[in-house]
Amino acid sequence: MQRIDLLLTDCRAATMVPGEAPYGAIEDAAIAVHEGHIVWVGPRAEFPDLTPVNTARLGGRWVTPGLIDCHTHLVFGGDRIGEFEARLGGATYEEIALAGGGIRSSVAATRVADEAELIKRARKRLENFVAEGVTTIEIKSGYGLDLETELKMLRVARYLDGDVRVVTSFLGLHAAPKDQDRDAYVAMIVDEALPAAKAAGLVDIVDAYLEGIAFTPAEVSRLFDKARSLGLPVRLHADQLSDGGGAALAARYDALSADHLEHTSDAGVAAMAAAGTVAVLLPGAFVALAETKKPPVAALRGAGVAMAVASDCNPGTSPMLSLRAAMMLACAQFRLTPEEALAGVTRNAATALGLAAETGALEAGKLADLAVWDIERPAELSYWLGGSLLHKTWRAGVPIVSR
Ligand code: DI6
Ligand code: FE
Repeated sequence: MQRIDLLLTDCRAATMVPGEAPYGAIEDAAIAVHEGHIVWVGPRAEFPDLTPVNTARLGGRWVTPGLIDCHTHLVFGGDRIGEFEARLGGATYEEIALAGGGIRSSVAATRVADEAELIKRARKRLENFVAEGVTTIEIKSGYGLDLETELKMLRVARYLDGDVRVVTSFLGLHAAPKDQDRDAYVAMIVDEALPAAKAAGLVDIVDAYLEGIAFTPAEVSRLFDKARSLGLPVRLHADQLSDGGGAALAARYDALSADHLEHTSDAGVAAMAAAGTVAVLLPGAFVALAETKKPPVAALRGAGVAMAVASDCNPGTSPMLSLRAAMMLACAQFRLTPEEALAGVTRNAATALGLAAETGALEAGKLADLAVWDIERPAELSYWLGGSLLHKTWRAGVPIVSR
């Protein structure tokens, strides 16, 4: 008789495994965990002869995969509250950026902050995500824009790995510094900073910001060619404020994801579908910037592009400390179904991070990243804007939040 570390019973499971039942749901489920992995999931009546060391009876609560926030800029110095007020006074995001504010103001504050300070402030933000069931979070660099500060941001992100799993993205092409030749800057990022960050083990994915106010397709291609030669996957901030052909460029490089996509064309959608690139939708930035052009959700859905949802937590365009709020806004603003929103922060978010084999669904072989909720139906996770619904979380079989 095989022993197992932990058995969850008296629960309902939204496995998010594609199949007949919405949410891959199992009423009256049992979930067996051994050595950090799920070893069995199914109806309790069919549970095989395994003897648990520990049993958790969950009072009929719902269990989902631990949530995954696949796009954040969680590490930064300073704040941009004044910019928020300036926009409310009539200034646009682009005007503020072109005047030297925006991303560059976060860069100045991040350069002067030491690592301990950045850790303290990012950890405080992270606590909000942990408290609502997040077990994996992606964190980008991009407020350094010099070699030293980009590496500092990535070290801070790695340091935060603990209660949650941290995936890092190198975002050296986020904004062109005003006081430096553009070409020289791109060359420094491509030829020095990225190889140095990779050599230090600090990079999981390479990201860039393709936009009129940021970098051109030619500049992004230089970076992505280097990423490819280093064996690193890529993703892209694409078509947020204008159609820059970002979705198609991302697809050409077999990107894990293309993110934002408000202005993506039909051709961009088709290219993403062919490449298997995930569409990451970021309703927080859409709402905070009071945008009106929405991402082509119906076209993405029709083409079979997997959609993820993320907070884009950043000090400028998405001051958002809640992934569940992003789920609700993805439904209310972008017309995702609650099931699509939950897939967007579990299964599809895992795919967007290259982690689909490890997490994002409740099935045997995956890590035991589990969230338990005080809800009546899985749709409730997308229904409330704000509020606390979480009962408990495990990361790889280790309990995180207990109340
Ligand atoms: N993500 C980004 O990287 C940019 N917009 C977005 O949604 C800029 C973020 C910033 O202004 O700091
Ligand atoms: Fe972003």
